Amino acid sequence: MLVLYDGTTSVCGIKARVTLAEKGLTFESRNVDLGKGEQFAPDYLKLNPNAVIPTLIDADEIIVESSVIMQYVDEIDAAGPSLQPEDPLNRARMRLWLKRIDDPIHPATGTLTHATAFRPAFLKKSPEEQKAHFAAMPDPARRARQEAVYRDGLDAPIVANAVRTFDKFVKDAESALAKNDFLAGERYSLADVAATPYINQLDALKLLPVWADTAPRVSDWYIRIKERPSFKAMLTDYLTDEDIARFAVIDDSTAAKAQEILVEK
Ligand SMILES: N[C@@H](CCC(=O)N[C@@H](CS)C(=O)NCC(=O)O)C(=O)O
Repeated sequence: MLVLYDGTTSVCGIKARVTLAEKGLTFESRNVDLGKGEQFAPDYLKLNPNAVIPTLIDADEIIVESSVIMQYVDEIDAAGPSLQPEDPLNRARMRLWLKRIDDPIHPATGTLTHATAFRPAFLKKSPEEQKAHFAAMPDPARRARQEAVYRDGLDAPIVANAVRTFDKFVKDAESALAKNDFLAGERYSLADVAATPYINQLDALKLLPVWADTAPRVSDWYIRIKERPSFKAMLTDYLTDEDIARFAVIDDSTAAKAQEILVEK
C-alpha cells in the first residue's frame, strides 16, 4: 500500500494526490498539520529532512519532492494510461512546466497564501511560538519569505514579485492553450496536474478575476479540470471546515492589490 504524507490544502500534496487518483491507484493519506508544526516532528524529519510535505512511502522506499513523486507514480503503474506525453517535444514541454511550477511558482504561491489566508492564525501565536516556528525551518530562503509576509502582509516587497511571477505564468499558459487543449499537448498530462492546485489557489485567494479578460483559455481549462473526478475527490472533498474558514477571510482587497502592482509594472 502506498502511503502519502500530505496536507488538506497543500498545493504540493494535491499534485501527488491528483496523480494517484488519475492513475486509479489507492493510497493511505496521512495528514501532516503544518499549522501545528507537525512537519518539524523528529519522526517526520527522518522521512523528509526538508520539513515539507508531501512524502510518498512505497514499501520501504521514501520518495520526496512532489514533481518526482508524480513521475514515480506515473511510472510504477505502467499498465495504466501514461500521464506523460509520448513525443519528446511535448514531454520536454511538460518537464518545463513541472520545473517552473516547482520554482518560481511554488514560492510565489507560498508568499501570497501566507500573506493572506495563513497570516491571521500565525499572528495569534505568542512571540515565543513564532520564534520557535522560524527557528525550526531548515530552509533559510523559505524562512525569510515567511518572516516578510507574516510581518508586512500584502505590503511586503516580495508580494509584487510573486504577483508578476503569476502574471507571466498565466499569460504563458494562455499561449500554450491557444495551440493545444492542454498545457503540454492535446492530452491531459502531469503538466496539467501540476498546474491544477496553483490555479485553484489563485481561485481560493480570489485572484482569478485579475486575468478574467486576458486569459479566457485558462478559465476554460480550469472549468474542464474541475469537471474531472480527481478534482472533487482530491481537492474539494479534502477541505475541512477549518480550511474553509481560513480562506473565508480573503476578500477583494488581494485582487485589488494585485491589479495595482500590475498597473505599476
Ligand atoms: N519542493 C518541495 C516543496 C514542498 C513544500 O514546500 N511543501 C509545503 C506545503 S505545499 C510545505 O510543506 N511547507 C512547510 C512549511 O511551510 O513549513 C516539493 O515540491 O515537494
